[in-house]
Amino acid sequence: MLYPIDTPTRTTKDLSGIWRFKVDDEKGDFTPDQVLTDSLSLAVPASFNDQVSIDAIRNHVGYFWYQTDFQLPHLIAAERKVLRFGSATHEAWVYLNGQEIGHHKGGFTPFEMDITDIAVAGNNRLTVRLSNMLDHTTLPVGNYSETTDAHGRLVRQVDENFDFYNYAGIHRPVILYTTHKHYIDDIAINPQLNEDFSKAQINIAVKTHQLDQHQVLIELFDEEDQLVASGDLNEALVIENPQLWQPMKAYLYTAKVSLKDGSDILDSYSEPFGIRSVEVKEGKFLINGKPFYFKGFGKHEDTHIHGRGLDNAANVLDIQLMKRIGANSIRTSHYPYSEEMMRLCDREGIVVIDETTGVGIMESFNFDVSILEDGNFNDATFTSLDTTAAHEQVIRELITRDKNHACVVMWSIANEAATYSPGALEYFTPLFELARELDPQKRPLTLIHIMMSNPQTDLVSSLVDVICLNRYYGWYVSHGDLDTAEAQTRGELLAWQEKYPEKPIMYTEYGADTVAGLHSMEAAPFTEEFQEDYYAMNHRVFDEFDNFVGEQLWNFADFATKIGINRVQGNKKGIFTRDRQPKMTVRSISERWNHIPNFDYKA
Ligand code: GCB
Repeated sequence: MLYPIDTPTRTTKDLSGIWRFKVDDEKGDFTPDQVLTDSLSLAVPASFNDQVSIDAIRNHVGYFWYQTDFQLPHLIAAERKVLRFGSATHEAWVYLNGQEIGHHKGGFTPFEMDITDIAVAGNNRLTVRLSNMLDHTTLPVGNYSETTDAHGRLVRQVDENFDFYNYAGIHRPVILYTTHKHYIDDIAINPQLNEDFSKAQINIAVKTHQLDQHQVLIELFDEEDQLVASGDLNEALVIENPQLWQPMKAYLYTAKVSLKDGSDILDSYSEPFGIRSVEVKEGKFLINGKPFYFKGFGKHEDTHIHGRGLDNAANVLDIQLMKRIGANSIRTSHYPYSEEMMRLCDREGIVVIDETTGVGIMESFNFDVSILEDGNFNDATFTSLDTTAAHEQVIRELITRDKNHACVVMWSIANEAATYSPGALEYFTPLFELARELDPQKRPLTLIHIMMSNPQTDLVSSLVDVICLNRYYGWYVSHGDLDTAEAQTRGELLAWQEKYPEKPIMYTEYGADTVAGLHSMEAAPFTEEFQEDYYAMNHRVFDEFDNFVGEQLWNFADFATKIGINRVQGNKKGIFTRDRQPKMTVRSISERWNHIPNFDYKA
């Protein structure tokens, strides 16, 4: 699916701004053609939760109405018109001028509707009904229940099966764009480098709605806007001596695709792309043929006031901070991030492990790892949850959306599923096959292992290209005892290495809750001293293993989550606070990462 941009043949209209908003009382007295009265004024895009000061609205579980009016000029009357949501969390029913025009389930991927026949010149009323409910068929997974209050009213509840606040709303831009009635629908770019990188063949597939006499022309431009190759869909497009997209040193070409009728250009679209190779070989993760070392973070889309809504300024600052401390990569834990962030990572050379919403696929999510001790790994996750359809859908939508991004070097199919439970292999095998089939660039695939999934218990690692581990020795296990934690860390890495000598291993999470400003001489848990010691211990062990290819710590910044006895106003494992101030450990991590090269660290 193409990102909405202005081109000589396309116009976009951004519907961001202040919309009308109201909780749906489910009495059925509002119909989507009416003006939403007695409403609150709320910003779009953003989560609704932290914009309101009324607890009952902030914490409401159920349905919500959003509404705005917009004007369409007569000028574009003859154009095809499309309404596109970057995301609406988690399920949306969309009405234009009172008529239902679309429905989408899944809160982190874009969807669009052709409104050519429904939009009118002049005023149009756009109404959206939204649900923030999650259950055992959705991703992320939620535990849904219903009760009644003292007045006999239905009360819905979602107990998140994951550790982040269940923000909801219209989180990403709502854009109206126009095209000619014959148009470019999709572009897939797959650059192939030859062995010595002296040449790149740029394979481009274009999906169009066109008539037989129409033709597709492709022109490739470098960063100085110089034409470097051109041709139609049957011609091989070759770039000699290509500039490679490198981690932290991005180079982006542009593919300009034109749909032509003789000399008339009916539609044109410009897609940025980078040329780079990615390969997993002999225990290494190779980018452009060289062993890459991941340094970076699991993150969240999470900022004050905006919640999970797009915050371009925060994204820019986060990347600036990452560069300053020597990081080179992120994982989009635990859902697809905004298209704006993905484009920024392309531009800034940030390497991305791109994750689906496959989080919470575990019968009961908690922080109790005692099952590690008593060996009771058999839960009924894969018979009691029913997430296959949602999982297939998000894999399709994620890869369709992000397939052209140079920054994406690996897909993460899930975070911390019950991969030790009966049925895990049968559940994941077809999902991995689907992802491999959908990706034109055939990137490596992984899923992220929870602690209970270790070399003895894990059932699915035959599927992955890289073994990705979330590990909390010294925190959830052997809490506060870093000597024991060090031995456990080393022991487990040795066991993985023995079992899969050909597969690279990396940490995709490790961290300790740290309350900024809390200090102690004896480095007690929750203090800034403990966080620093915890990381030093882990890093000592990482450096002993040749096929250990990366460290992405948890988390870049403190973030909002559901309340619980393990949480002090949010998850405090950030090395930055939620407002992006550094904790003490930032200095030592920065010292380490600025000395670890992006390539050949373990050579
Ligand atoms: C994990 C999860 C992450 C949590 C983290 C924690 O393993 O993947 O979503 O936030 O642990 O801090 O407990």
